[in-house]
Amino acid sequence: MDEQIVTLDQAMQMAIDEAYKGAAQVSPNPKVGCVILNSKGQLISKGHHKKFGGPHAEIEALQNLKHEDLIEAHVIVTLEPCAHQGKTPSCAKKLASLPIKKVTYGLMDPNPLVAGQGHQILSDAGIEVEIYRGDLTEALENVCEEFLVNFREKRIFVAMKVAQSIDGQVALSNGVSQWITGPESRMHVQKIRSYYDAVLVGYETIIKDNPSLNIRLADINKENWAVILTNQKLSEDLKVFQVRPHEKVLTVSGDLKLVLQSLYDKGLRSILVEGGAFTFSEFLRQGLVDRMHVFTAPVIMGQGKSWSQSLSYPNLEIAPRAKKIDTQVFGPDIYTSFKLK
Ligand code: AOF
Ligand code: ZN
Repeated sequence: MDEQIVTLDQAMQMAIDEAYKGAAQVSPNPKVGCVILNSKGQLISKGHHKKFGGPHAEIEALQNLKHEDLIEAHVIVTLEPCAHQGKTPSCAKKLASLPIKKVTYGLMDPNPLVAGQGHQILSDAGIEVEIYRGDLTEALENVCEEFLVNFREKRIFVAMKVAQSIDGQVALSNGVSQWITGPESRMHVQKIRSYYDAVLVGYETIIKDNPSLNIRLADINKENWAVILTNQKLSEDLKVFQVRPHEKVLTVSGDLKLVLQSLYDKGLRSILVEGGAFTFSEFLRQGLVDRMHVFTAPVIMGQGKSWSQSLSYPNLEIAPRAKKIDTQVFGPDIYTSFKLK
């Protein structure tokens, strides 16, 4: 592909970028990317896990490579190669059968069927194997954050998307919220929706805005769940029912922690909370949010509804502070994504 020598950090960054390409289709599996360098340290292949049930990243990267290309090669992968036969054969066993020299992986796989055993298979085969210890560890955790929370904590991953005015409002006092952010931001919201299994909104939002909550992107074919927080029966004329099979619309109510547990038990592995103000602030007040996606529009809305309305702190030391902030610009809006846990 390229004559240039690639450093380990560059290779791992490329593997991370590869992994994200599978974001919309791999759940409940992790996003995983893989890069292969030849014996001279030159890039010869890249691959990622594209789809749940499909080949793993390592197998994708190995496609089209010949035995001789792999002599003394270095395989760089974001997650420990799997030890087990799942929907597909073991990647660690496949790598162990090749003439490669070394495998560097980003994180240990928390799946008990793998955890350390993939590493063992490779080292037993005489392949040099190391866990990556560079500056990209945080980025590696981010890339498969949903999967890590699912396996480490046995719970659903919770993200929240807020479209706010520059003075922190998500609606006027009469409830009007369309549209605070511009079309560029709203297009990116579609992409963010595609990362998660479901979108959740409160009762007021579903009735007032009548949103579809689906993913409308030409290159992504994914049917997400819609979860509505209410104990009322909803009219099937609502758009949310029109755009997806009825069984993919769930109505839930009661204690939010129990709601999240019931969604996890149903097989959902990640959810995006999209409003409104009361729903946002209750999820936050109860400390249930792992990641926030905030779009800030250059408009001053004055007194209205704020997404943090039910939060209150006696001092700044205990106020939740964003970790690992990523900022981008979409049209006139500023987008920030950060972790709260
Ligand atoms: C890898 N590379 O690209 C991924 C891995 O049922 P399967 O066959 O799809 O296996 C799913 C498990 O494999 C998943 O829970 C995780 O432990 C691991 N994912 N491993 O070597 C990959 N996606
Ligand atoms: Zn695998």
